This record gives sequence, C-alpha cells and structure tokens, in this order.
Amino acid sequence: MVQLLIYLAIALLIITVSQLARVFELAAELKGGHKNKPTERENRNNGRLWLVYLVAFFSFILWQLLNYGPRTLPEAASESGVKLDWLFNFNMIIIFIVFIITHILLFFFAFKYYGRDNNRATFFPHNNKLELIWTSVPAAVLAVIIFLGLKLWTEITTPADDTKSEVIEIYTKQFDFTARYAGKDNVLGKANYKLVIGANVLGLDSADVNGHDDKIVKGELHLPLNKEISFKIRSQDVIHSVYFPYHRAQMNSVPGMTTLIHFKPTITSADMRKRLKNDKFDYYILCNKICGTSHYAMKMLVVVDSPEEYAAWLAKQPEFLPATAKTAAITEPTAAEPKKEEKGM
Ligand SMILES: [Cu+2]
Repeated sequence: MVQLLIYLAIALLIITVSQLARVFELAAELKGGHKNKPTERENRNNGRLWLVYLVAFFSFILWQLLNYGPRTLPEAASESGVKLDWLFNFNMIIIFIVFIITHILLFFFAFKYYGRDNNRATFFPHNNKLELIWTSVPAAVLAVIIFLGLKLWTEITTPADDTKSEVIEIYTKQFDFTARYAGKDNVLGKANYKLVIGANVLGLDSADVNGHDDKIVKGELHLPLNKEISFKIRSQDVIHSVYFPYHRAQMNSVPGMTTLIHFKPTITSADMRKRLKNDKFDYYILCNKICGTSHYAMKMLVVVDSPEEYAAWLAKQPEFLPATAKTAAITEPTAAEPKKEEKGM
C-alpha cells in the first residue's frame, strides 16, 4: 500500500513537472522569444554541469572499485590461474587508461566549447594522418592482447601429459559431482553409459583391469599440491560445468564425450585460510550451467593437501574392486559383449 502511494506520488510529480515546463514554454512564446534557442548563459551552465558530472562519475567509479574490489575472488590458487589473472589485469589496465582519457576529453570538451552566439564550428572533414594513427594504434594493442590470450589458451587447453600428472575423473549428473582417482596404475578403467545400472552410477566396466584399483569418491575432492592434475570429465545426463573459481579453471561436462582440463594447485586449503585470515574458507567446484531445478546446490568441496596428506588420504579410500572380488567380477557382463554373457548369468 505504501509502495503504491510512493509510485503514485512519483507519477504525479512527473506530470506536474512536464505541465510546468509546458507553461514556461507557452509564456516564452507569448514574449516573442525563440522558444527552442537556449541563451548563452544556459549553455554555459550546462557546460559547467558536465564538469560536475565528470567529477561525480569518476568518484562513483572509484567508490565501486574500493567497495567491490575486495569482494572479488582471492589470488589464483593454480599456476595457470596466476597467468590468467595477470592477463586479465593487463587487459583491464589498458581498458581503464583509455576509458579515463576518453571520458575526460568527452566531458571537458562539452564544458570548454559550450554554445556561444556567433560561434562557428571548424570544418574538419578528413585527415589521413589522424586516421592512420587511430587505426594502427588500437590494431597493434589488440594484436598484443590476442597473441597473449591465444598463447595462454593453448597452454591451458593442450592435453596434459598423463604420465606425469595425477589422473582424476570428474563425473557429473543431476545434481552432484563424483570423483574417480586412477589408482596405482594412474589409468582410469573404461566406462560405458550402457553399464549405468543400480549402484554402478559411473557405468564402470568391471572387465577392464585398469579400473579395479580406481577409487570412487563422493563429497570431497582432494588434490595434491604442486602436481599437475589431469581431469577427465564426463556427464551422465545433461551439460554441466566443472568450474574451479579459485583455480581459474572451467570445463563443460557433456554427455557422450570426455572433456579435459588440467592445472597445478599452488596453495593448500590450510595455507589459503591463513592468507585470507578466514578459518572457514574452502575451495569448491561449482556447476555453472543451468542444469535443472537443483542446479544452485550442485557443488563439491575441494581440499588441496600437501603431497603427504594427500597420499595418506588417498590410501584410506576403497578400491573399486579389491583383489578378493576380482575373480568373480571378471565374469560379469560388459557392454562390448552383452549377448554372449546373457545366458550364462
Ligand atoms: Cu549441473
């Protein structure tokens, strides 16, 4: 009710102001003046207002930088993330310098060259030198930005060397993440969507011996410090995204294919808590594709450990098929040969 009255008051105010303006306009017409031609004094005042606006505008931007700047992501916690942040800041500095110069010129000129009676604008239709400068300078700057961007992009998207990396699968479905560690052999066992039945949510093929030592982990993803992690990403249902905001890494997970991303964590969770002076800080993976009703809740805790802590934690996780269960498992049906085994089971 109060809100309605406020809206009504605003509407009435707008009508009043426009009616008043109309009255002044009619009065000026009766006096015989040029109703559309502003006086020099009015022009000068308008010019001064642009200067006031310039100061207010930059003050507002400064306030935003000081107010919201500290609320952005903390320092990047991965090797490629640091490079990415550098590139981002490099771009922002260039944009900011150009932004400040052009806006000072824009508003200062509006003030300096306000409309005066008997003043005529200079006729300045063309200048080759000027055109050459304002084409080649931005072109050169853009070329540098694009070159640096492509260089980093290639570095990030080139598949990791799996023999030197920790191989971890991230499996997405509505609405959670599951991690699968490659085990002692550092090779993930085969999986097939046709095998997604009952408890076998990941569709693992138990006939593949590479998968027997794989470790399936839900709830929290542990990563070792200072080691390249090679992620293999799969999805069960729709497109999700595996987004590591603190490591500045992100890759879509797409049903029917395995997508890749890799990075090297450089700050442990404990170290980051100290740096941010926040005991409750945690790394996370987030899904940032609108993937369904509970998309907002789709995340997974990420713990970056020292290599020793990581090894101790990993040793505690159960293997997919421990040695005792292996002989029995090998006779189970696989996706490749479902018919042959059907009768035998
Ligand atoms: Cu999702």
